[in-house]
Amino acid sequence: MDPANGPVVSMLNEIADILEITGSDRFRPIAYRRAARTIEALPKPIQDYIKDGSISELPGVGEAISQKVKEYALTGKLDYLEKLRKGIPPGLLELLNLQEVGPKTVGRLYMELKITSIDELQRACEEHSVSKLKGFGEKTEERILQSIKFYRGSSRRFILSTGDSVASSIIAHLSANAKLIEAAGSLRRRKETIGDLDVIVASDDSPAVMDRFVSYPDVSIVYSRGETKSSVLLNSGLQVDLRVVDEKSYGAALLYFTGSKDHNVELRNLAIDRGYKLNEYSLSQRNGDQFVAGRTEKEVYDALGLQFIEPELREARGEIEAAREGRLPRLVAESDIKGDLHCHTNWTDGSSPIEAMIEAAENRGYQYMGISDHSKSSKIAKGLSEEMMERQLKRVEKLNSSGKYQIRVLCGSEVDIMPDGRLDYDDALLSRMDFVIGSVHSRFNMEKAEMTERLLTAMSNDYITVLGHPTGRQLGSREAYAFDAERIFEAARDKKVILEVNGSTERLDLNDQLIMEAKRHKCVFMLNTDSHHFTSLANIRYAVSMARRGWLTAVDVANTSDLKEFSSMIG
Ligand code: DGT
Ligand code: CA
Ligand code: CA
Ligand code: ZN
Repeated sequence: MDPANGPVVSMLNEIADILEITGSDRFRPIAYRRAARTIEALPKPIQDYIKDGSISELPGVGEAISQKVKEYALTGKLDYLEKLRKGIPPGLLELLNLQEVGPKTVGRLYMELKITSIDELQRACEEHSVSKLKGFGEKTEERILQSIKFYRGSSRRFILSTGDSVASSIIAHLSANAKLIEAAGSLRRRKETIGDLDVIVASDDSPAVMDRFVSYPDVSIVYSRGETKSSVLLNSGLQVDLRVVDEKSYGAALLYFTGSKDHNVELRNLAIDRGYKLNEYSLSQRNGDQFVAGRTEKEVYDALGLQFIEPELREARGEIEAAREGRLPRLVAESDIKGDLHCHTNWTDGSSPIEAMIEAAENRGYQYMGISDHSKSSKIAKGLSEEMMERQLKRVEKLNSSGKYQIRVLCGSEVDIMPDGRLDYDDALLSRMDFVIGSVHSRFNMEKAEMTERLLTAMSNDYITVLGHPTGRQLGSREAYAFDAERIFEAARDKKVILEVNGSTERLDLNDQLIMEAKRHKCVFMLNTDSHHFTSLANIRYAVSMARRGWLTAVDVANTSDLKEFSSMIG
């Protein structure tokens, strides 16, 4: 999605939600959602289509909707939506954040039980008045209570990719009034989840920025609106904190609000040792307050005698000492990546044909890519029988020799590691593949010792190249399975099995801490996306983010090598 279109898309979806909640019309919500999807898929800002008049030709965007989009795009507001909002109690939209509850349900809960907030819904479930409604049962009540607990849990954090898309829409929304703007906090440090979103703006016209911020269409509650700081809650439950500063303080503010808190504490102590004072406005002389640095972060680090510290490293894990001694690693970057081997296709549970995956990889400028569909025992993922696998190998061979592609296509498999540690295809078939990713997709709840043996057995197979998503965790839904990481990392090093850093947005597996531990064991890594659609190849940035948080350099990562060297590593 073009980030500039985020607010318009949210606006259309919110209209659809409210219309569906009030049940006033069956068809209009569908029309609004269709228009939202169309605009979400546009490659350019909606303003471009308004300018050249082509907006009315977009599929699903008829006269009525295009008028609203225009009004909104021109004024940042929409009368129609304001009116709709006034027609329902403000708490209703928050109910939509509960996994079990959609707009129709919210409408019925409101109409039939007068429920207008999460608190009231919880009480109604506990008193079993929800199960008395037609079509609802005690099971539903339990599930709703469960999702309320999850929503409220202090552990409620948002995955990094959600933060990225909200951040880019908000930045697009504010950019006209901002000289400089950036997301700070845990998002900028690329933590796997974020608690809230922090945005820093440099501007001379703070009131204008604040006006625009609190009128962002997805805002459900304005917690505070001040001269330099405002906070809002979005409909999704994500809080956004905005700070507006002078250009002169922008670097100091960005540094302060990027954190981490522990990094800031160490930095401030170092500043004090050197006779300075460091806060969110500047680095200044301790006696006399004279300004020393603050326009950019680099200016501050320079003045403190430190190398520039990349945000991903700012976790008080020795980065300040390393920066002082000039020995910070040159972190791996997205531009170092030369290929992606974890790609599913519509032969199994992916939704793009092989050719679309290859073209997308070629468009990213990769030298090589790998097809790795599921193996035969992965029934839910439509794993390939031996016969189909044979056919896929031939198909890829043909595509390589067709002369259609510059990129080298490798053919492998994401092979299930069976409960006893055997791989899901026999050696004869595995030996014909360019590479093999071994992954656990079943029996996640094994005892630690048994799971460790299972992985060790798999890694002792001569054909396994990569251990896929090594811990199996899924953010917010599944814990990592138990295993002895130290023994697995030692085996990976000794048997030359490469460890995957899986960039699928809900996996991010290995995470930063395990990457650091594996690096201490001298393991080699591979950054992959686990794509099930050709657009997901862009998720490589998430694998890169985890790798950078784990202090990896290009040398640690197999798929930064040219095809020739890479082939010998996986061969
Ligand atoms: P989060 O939101 O839980 O994912 O994590 P952060 O790191 O984004 O934390 P947040 O939003 O509470 O604050 C943003 C940054 O502001 C934080 O990383 C460091 C800075 N900061 C906030 N409170 C303090 C504080 O009391 N002392 C210092 N030194 N820095 C603070
Ligand atoms: Ca934050
Ligand atoms: Ca914050
Ligand atoms: Zn997998």
